[in-house]
Amino acid sequence: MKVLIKILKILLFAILLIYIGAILVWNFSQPAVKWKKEDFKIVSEVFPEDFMWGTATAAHQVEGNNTNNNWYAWEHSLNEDNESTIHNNDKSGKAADHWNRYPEDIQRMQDLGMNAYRFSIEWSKIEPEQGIIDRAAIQHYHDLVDSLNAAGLTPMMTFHHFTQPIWFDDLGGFEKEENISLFVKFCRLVFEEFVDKVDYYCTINEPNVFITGGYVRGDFPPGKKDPQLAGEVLFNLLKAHTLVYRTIKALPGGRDAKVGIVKDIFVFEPRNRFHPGDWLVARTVDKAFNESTLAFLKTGYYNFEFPPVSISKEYRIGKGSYDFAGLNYYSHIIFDFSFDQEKALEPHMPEDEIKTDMEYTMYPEGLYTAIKRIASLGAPIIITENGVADRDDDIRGLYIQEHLSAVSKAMEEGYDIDGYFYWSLMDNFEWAEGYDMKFGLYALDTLSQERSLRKGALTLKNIIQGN
Ligand code: IFM
Repeated sequence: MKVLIKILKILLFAILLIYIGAILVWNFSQPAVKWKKEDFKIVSEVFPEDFMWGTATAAHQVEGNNTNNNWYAWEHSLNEDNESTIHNNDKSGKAADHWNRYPEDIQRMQDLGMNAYRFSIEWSKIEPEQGIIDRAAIQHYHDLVDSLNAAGLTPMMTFHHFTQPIWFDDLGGFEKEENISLFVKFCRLVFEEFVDKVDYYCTINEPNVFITGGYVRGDFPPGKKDPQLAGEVLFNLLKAHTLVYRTIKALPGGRDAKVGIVKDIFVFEPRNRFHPGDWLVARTVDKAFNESTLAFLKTGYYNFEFPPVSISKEYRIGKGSYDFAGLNYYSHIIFDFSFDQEKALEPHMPEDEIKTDMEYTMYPEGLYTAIKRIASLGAPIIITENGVADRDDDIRGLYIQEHLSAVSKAMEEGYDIDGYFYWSLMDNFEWAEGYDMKFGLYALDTLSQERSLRKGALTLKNIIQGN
């Protein structure tokens, strides 16, 4: 009898081991989400009549003559290797001269059938010196907003899209917690100006990209490679976002305004799904650059783990500090384990996927994954950016079609998505990449400032018309 019980126990134990093993193998080997051609279809009925269709731009990338901010200073400096900080030694310069040409650009948005426009305001133009407000700059944005409203385009305003005044940087920028109040003060001033004519406000664009470029890779200003500081600056940005949100909500008209943060989600994945090392890198990067922000917004607790850096803080009023979740999606990034950290962080491009001109492929399935993920914030989602750098314009149409089918699939399943903004209306200054990357629905000739419609843009126009 005793022997029988022993055998039974061993058998049960073996079954348990096999079961755990099977679960582990199954988990590790989950294929990356891949859809078949026929899965990419757009169900136009899912887009409600008031769905926002638009393009997105950012002040420094399109306005021109921004000569008083951190990016201007950065463009005119050399990096640690004594080379230009920008590809081709480009400078933002006149950019797309959108400052002067916005009326004709609004006409272009209308020609494409759009009903919304996301843009950013340039802090360094409105407050060129600390405490000195340039009324003419504010008036410019009034004119822009009035023209948008008159044209039936819902304005969505971003307060901070990578640039900040030189005086703010001189004070230490977002590296210093005590500087946050200066940003909040600026946003309050702007909100009070525009409360009657703008309903949608994005506090900060892609805080994770800001810290990755500025404090990990060092190809954005201030060009540091200091992950500890990266984690601290990210916390300060999230705190700044929270305070702007709470301040606006307490102001007259604030309750009705829709205020949110813009989170970029790159889907981070292992190269070999059976390789625990690859998983480790993908998960580590994801925790630091996606989960830290999402968890903060959900709970008010901040955890930034990027070995050897480990930062934990709490800021309870961060929890739920948004009326919508802004999602920027571009692609996925694949990692391959290496004991050399820099090497392990190098992105890989899957051979079987279409390449974009940026260092990533086209992966529309990831937009669906990203939507599901950001939906965990429990707020309506707005796709605040999605677009492709495609100088030959041979994949733009397909890109738009397939990414919008991911949006439509999510909406069919009940995800609450209120708008889609293509990045970008016209080619513009793509930060460290200069003018080499062509994201525009309109090609831009930077010398003549001529814009010409790309054929890929017609796909978007047709989809909008179909609704
Ligand atoms: O151009 C950028 C934009 O400023 C922020 N999101 C990604 C875009 C394309 O790289």
